[in-house]
Amino acid sequence: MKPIYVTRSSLPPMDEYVDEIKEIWETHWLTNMGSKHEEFRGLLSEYLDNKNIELFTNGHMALELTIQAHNFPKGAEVITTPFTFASTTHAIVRNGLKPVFCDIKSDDYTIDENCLENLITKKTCAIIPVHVYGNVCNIEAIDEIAKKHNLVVIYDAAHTFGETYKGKSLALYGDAVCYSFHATKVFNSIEGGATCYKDEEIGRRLYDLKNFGIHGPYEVSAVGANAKMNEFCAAMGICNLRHIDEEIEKRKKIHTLYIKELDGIKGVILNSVQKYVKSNYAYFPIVVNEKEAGVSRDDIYDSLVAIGVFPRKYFYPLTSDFSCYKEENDSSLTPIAKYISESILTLPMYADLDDSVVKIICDTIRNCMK
Ligand code: T4K
Repeated sequence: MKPIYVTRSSLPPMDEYVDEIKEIWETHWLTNMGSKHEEFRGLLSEYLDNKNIELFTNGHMALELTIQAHNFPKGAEVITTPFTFASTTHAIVRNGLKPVFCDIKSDDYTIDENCLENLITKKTCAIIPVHVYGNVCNIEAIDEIAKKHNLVVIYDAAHTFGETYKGKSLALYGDAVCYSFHATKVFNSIEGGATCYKDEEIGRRLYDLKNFGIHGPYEVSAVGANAKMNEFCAAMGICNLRHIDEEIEKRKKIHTLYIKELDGIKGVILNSVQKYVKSNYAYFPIVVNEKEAGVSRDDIYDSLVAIGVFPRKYFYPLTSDFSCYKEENDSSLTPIAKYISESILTLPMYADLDDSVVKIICDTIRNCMK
């Protein structure tokens, strides 16, 4: 068997991409908000049902610049989750803000809304929750808390492309919603990202910030970055968007097969689709309760690697335990996040993953218990 990785990038038929990029040879326009960029922006805006959208070179820059666009005072506190990819915490810290880590829930791994209010201080300016694995945070509760304390809510929605909650696009909840279109995501533009926003002034700032803060021919009004999506990435996004619904449908079948094969194994907790959520089946995490299962997450990881299957321990360690953060943070204050991070394994999940491979993966996990 060829090595099986945690994911495999989706690609459109090659001819389709070649057709899409032909125009670039005619115009010689490669980047800086060209026609592909604008076309992709329009198509995404329709798909995500939000007219307010800005494109970026990647999901991280979408998040980092969205935080910057809010002009929070330096040193202000942002409540966030430690159970995420490095990007979420880095985006906060690189803006001169202090991450304050909130625990997560053991059933969907999103920020625990019941712990939020205890962490709010006079310095708190925002909440940055993550819809981790495509599991949707408790949007209503977070919204209520944010309104009560006058806080901005920026969702890290890197895992949530195409999802809806109560029939409404997730791009419409919160003050801003940041997406990643990285090669490893359900939907990719090779590298890429986008922010959907509520306030049009934020949109104007984002447009400038991704282009060095340039506001007019002779005016630079903010300390911006270079975070413009180029035409080749936009073209890939345009092509992949044509196939996204079909891709998600295929992922759904794989998700269903995993559930069928793994359901009922003692000590292996599966992640089910939440009520009111139309899922994109971005990841397939399992939590291994070592006491009940009799084996650890790492034992299962090793057994899979031994047969050439490479799952990932997303997200271990917690970002608060990274060497660049751990001196200032104590992960024992987020015990559920710590436990989940030490017990979770994300199994291979992508549209073209073979049923036979899923069965081999599940048999290996079952055999591990014996
Ligand atoms: N917020 C959250 C919650 C995120 O998860 C992320 C990114 C971000 C923000 C930031 O968004 P971006 O700035 O990245 O747009 C990967 C991705 O690089 C990263 O985008 C993602 N989260 C994170 C969860 O996973 P690695 O270091 O684990 O990726 P890597 O290179 O080990 O790839 C994983 C597997 O994917 C490979 O084993 C094979 C497959 N693969 C990978 C690449 C690069 C492909 O099939 N094709 C490819 O081109 O971080």
